[in-house]
Amino acid sequence: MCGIVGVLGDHEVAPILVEALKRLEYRGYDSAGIATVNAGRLDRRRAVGKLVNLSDLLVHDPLAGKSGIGHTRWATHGAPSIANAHPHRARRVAVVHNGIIENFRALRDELVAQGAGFESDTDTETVAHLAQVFLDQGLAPREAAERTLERLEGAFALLFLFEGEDDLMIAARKGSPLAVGHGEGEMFVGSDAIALAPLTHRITYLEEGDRAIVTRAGAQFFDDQGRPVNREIRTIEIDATRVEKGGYKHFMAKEIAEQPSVMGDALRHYISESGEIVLPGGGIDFTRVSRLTMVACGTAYLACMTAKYWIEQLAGLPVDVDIASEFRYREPPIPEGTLAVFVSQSGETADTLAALRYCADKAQRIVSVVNVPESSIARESDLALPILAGAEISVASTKGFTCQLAVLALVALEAARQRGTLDAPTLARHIEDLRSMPGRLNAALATEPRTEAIARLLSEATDVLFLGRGAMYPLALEGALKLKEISYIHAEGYASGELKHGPIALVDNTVPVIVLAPHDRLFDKTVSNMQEVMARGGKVLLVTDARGAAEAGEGVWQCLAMPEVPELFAPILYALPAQMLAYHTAVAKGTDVDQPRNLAKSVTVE
Ligand code: HGA
Repeated sequence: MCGIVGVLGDHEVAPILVEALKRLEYRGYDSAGIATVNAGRLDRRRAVGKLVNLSDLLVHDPLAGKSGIGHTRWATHGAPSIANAHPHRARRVAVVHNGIIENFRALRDELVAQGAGFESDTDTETVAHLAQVFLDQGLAPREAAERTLERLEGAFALLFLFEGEDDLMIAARKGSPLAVGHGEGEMFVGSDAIALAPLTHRITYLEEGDRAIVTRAGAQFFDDQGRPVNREIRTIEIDATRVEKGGYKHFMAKEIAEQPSVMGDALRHYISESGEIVLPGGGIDFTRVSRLTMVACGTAYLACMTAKYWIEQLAGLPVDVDIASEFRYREPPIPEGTLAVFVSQSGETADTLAALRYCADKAQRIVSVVNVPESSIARESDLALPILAGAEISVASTKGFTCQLAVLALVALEAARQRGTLDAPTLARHIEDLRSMPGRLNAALATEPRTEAIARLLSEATDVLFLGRGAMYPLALEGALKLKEISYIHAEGYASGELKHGPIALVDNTVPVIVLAPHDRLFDKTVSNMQEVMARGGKVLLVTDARGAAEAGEGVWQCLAMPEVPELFAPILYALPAQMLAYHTAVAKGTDVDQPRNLAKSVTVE
C-alpha cells in the first residue's frame, strides 16, 4: 500500500527520500514522487512504475532542497499515471496520502465551483486544494491543515509541505499508520519504522486522530480535539540486515529459508526451558472463555482456519472464523464469553482493525497475533502475541504464515491445558513436537531442488487445483492463494471431499491437481479422492511423506516426499512445499515475485 516519507534534514533531501521510499517498496506500488521546498520554493517530480524511473527523472531534472516529502502510490482512485501520482499540489501546498477520502466527490464539486483546477482523478488532490483555500483566506499553514482535516471523511495518513516553509511538515493520522522519527537537528516522518530505519531508531507512533507539527527542532503532537499531548519516543531496533536480501534473488526466497530460524525464535519466546507455555501479559484465562471468534484477511485468515481445527480438537472450544471485510459490516452478535482473536502480519490491516474495534466493547477479551508489536492492532488489543518473524518484505507472506501457525498452535495447547482437555503427558508430547518443527522445516527445505523441477512443469499450466482434507484443507487454500498471487496462474483450493460436488468437472489432463496428504488418519480418504481425479485423466502431484509415497505414489504424475511430521503440526510443515512450488513457478514464469502486480503489503485501505 502507499508509502509515505518526509524529511527535514541538513543535506540535500531528494536522494534520502528516494532511499527511504525504496525501503517501502515492499508494500507494493505503481508510481512514486517527491516534493521539496528549496529556499521557500515548492516543487515536485513524479514518475509511473518502479522507483528507478523516479531516480532517472531526478538525474535529468534534479530537485534541490533540504526539506521534502515522498510517496509510493498503490492506486485506489484513478489509474497509475503521472497526473495521479503523489505528491498532489495546489499552489502553495503539496500533500502525500495513504487511505481513502470518502467524501472527495462532494469536496471536489465544492472546490471546482470555487474555481479550483483539478489535474488528477484521485481523492487525494481535494486535500491539497482544500488546504489552499484556507491559505488563501489568510490562515497560517497549521490552521489551514487543521481546518482541512476537519472536512475529511474516511481514512488517511497525510503529510503536508508548504511553499515558503523550509522548516515545517504537518502529519495527520486517522485510520492509516504514520510514525515520526527523531534525529539530531533533523526530523523524519514515515509510514513505518522500516522506512526510517537507517535515519533514526527513535520513533513516535501517531495515535488514532493525532496530528504532528514537525520542525527540525522536534515535533509537537495534538489529539483529535486539537489538545497538545505527549507521545512516547520509543527506540525501535530494526536490524537492517533483515531488510536486505542477504544474497538471495528475492525476499520471498530469503523469507522461505528463514523459517526454521524465526520459528525457533518464536517457540523459545513462548515455551520455557522446562517445556511450559508462557503467554505474555498474564496470558488468557480460558476457563472464562466459551467460544472464539477469529478474524483476519488473506493468508492470516487461512492461519485462523487452520487454528480452528486445533482449538476445536484440542480444547473443545467452538471457533468461528471470519473474513474481516465481511465480519465488520455483518455486525454479528458476540455472545458473552467470546474471546475475539485478530491475526494480521502488519498489524495495520484496515478491515481487521475495524473488526477489532467492532468487538472492543463486546468481547470478553481482545487478543491479537501480529508481527509488528508497535502496530495499531497490537496497541488496541488487550493482549498482543508477537509472532517474531522479523520484517517480512515480500508481498506474499511465508514466514509470517508459519509463525502465525506456531503461535496459534501454542494458544490451542494452552487452552487445552487450562480446560483439562489434554492429559499432562499428551500435552508435553505436543509441546515437544512443536519444538521439533524448526528442524523438520529444515528437512523440508532440503526438498527444494525437486520442488523447483516440478515447478518448471507447473509453470506451463493455466489452471491448478489444490486438495486437502482436515487441517490440510486451509493449506490447500493457502497453496492456491500463493500460486495465484505470484505466478498469476489461476488456482483453487478445495476440501478433497468436496471435489465431486462440482470442481471435478474442471479435471482433465491439462489441469494439475496438487494433493496435500501426509500419511495421517485421513490419508485413505484423501487418496480415494485422488483416485477419482486420476480416473478422469487428471494429472496428480502428490505431496506426501515416505509412507504416503510408498502406498499411493504409483501412477501419479509427480510425487514430492516431505519429511515425517507429527500429524497435528503437518500444516506448518506442508506450508513449505506450497510456498516453494509457488515461488519457483513464479521464477520460471519471470514474474515480479516480491511485488506481484496489483498487490500490496500492509493493506491499509478497505
Ligand atoms: N486514495 C489515494 C491513496 C491510495 C492508497 O492509500 N493506497 O494505499 C490514491 O488513490 O492515490
